[in-house]
Amino acid sequence: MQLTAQQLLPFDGTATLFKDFLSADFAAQAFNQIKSENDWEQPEITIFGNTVLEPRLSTWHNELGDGYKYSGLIRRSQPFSEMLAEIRDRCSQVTNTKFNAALVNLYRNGQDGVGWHSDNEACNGPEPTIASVSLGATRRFDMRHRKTGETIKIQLESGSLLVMAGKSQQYWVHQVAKTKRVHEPRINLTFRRVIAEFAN
Ligand SMILES: O=C(O)CCC(=O)C(=O)O
Ligand SMILES: [Mn+2]
Repeated sequence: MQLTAQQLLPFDGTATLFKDFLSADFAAQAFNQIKSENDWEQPEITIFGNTVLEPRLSTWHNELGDGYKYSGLIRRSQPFSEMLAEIRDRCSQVTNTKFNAALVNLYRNGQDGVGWHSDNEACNGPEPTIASVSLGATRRFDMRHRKTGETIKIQLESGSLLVMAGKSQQYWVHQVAKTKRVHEPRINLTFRRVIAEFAN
């Protein structure tokens, strides 16, 4: 099947949206399976000296082993389930990138989110390709250019794939803002290609 691709960024990297990456049925099945089989964690993060729980549940999966640092955290790695591996392989096919790691997020409702950041950790390499699959509730995803402040807002629907590549992590930050309008859970799978020397 030919996928329709929509380019979202005007310059300084690419963000390509494949709205119908997964069928509605498969996305619903994947949502239920991952939600129930995943061994969810809720790490603490320290921001400006305050320690709080991250406002979402997550798991980290890395074929190269443990050790992934962000916001001062080192995450343990969990194995890829069959479902996670299948979606990873579909993403690898579409993007021609051999993904070996995934961060899986569960936003329990609109009160969960992720603040402005970029996926620019050293272990992702200089111009990483990040494949981000959405399952469950639709949430708004924003990208903002670090210098011009230009902002792009899109709705990420269940079954969609967003591929950020090139200089996008260098020049743009992204967020999933908290919202009172959403009451249903959403799962997001972000597949990455971790460079071996940073894996541990
Ligand atoms: O939930 C999303 O769509 C984005 C998640 C994200 O940016 C991340 O985990 O780095
Ligand atoms: Mn991110």
